[in-house]
Amino acid sequence: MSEPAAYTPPNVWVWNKPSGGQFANINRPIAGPTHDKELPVGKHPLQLYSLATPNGQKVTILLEELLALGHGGAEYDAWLIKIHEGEQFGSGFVKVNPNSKIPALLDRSGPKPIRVFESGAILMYLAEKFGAFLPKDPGQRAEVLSWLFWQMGSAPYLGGGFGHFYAYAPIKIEYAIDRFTMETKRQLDVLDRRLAESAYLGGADYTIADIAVWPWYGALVLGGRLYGNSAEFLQVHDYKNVLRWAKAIDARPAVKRGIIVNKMSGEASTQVLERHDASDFDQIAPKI
Ligand SMILES: N[C@@H](CCC(=O)N[C@@H](CS)C(=O)NCC(=O)O)C(=O)O
Repeated sequence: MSEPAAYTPPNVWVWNKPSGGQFANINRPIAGPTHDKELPVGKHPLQLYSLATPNGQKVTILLEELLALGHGGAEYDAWLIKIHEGEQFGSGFVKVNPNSKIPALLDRSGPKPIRVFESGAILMYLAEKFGAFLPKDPGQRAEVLSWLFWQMGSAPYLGGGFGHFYAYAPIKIEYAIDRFTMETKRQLDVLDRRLAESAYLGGADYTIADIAVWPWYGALVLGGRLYGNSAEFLQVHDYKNVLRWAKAIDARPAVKRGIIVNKMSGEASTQVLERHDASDFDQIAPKI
């Protein structure tokens, strides 16, 4: 096994140098705003401040699904937050999410604006507000919420663990890659066994559990969407039920729209940097 340079932690950790790696410029050991900047506000009841990472895509997928079902109250303005430039540390953003991470939502439909942060909380809030994609029956609801919270607890091992050490860390550490590859494959097996039993994670119907899990684990097994060559490295074709489920969700028109909102990477013709109206998708070819 190749060893990284030897390091003995001191008694007290001091922040005296960047941590290295792709996100070094935004990593810091303190919370709170770094600068004054109010957030823009558009014409719709829902104001979303986000970026098309898997965590951001969950919310835009749900909003597009709600609109496709005819819930006009789900009309939204999606504003771009460039996290690589530190926009999540602006004072206005920190007021909506004190944790300084996208996605963050402001619901201005009532007498007093309601803020919601953490993607799982946003999905639950919207599903409850519109009575969609979250069953009312206690047993079915418990199953959906269990998979929703499974995603919240599990994806940091995939993104912050596997993805970080496989793709982003400044050095390749075999120990770290082995540890998080093992956990990622175990998680894919958890999903595969569940999806052998039912069409979707919560049961027969597509719900916010699928909407939360798909942008991470669906993107992983569909290949080429997360972490370079990771689909081959992880041998994702072994997880046949996850693949079947991932392809079915990938084919949904609302998903095709949701994943390109606030998108800054890839071909320019596949990016809707900000979404303020359904017609904002018209620039995209082929039409979706
Ligand atoms: N648990 C959070 C995670 C959100 C998160 O990690 N967002 C990332 C982008 S995917 C972010 O904003 N990072 C900026 C930063 O860490 O400064 C959620 O599900 O909403």
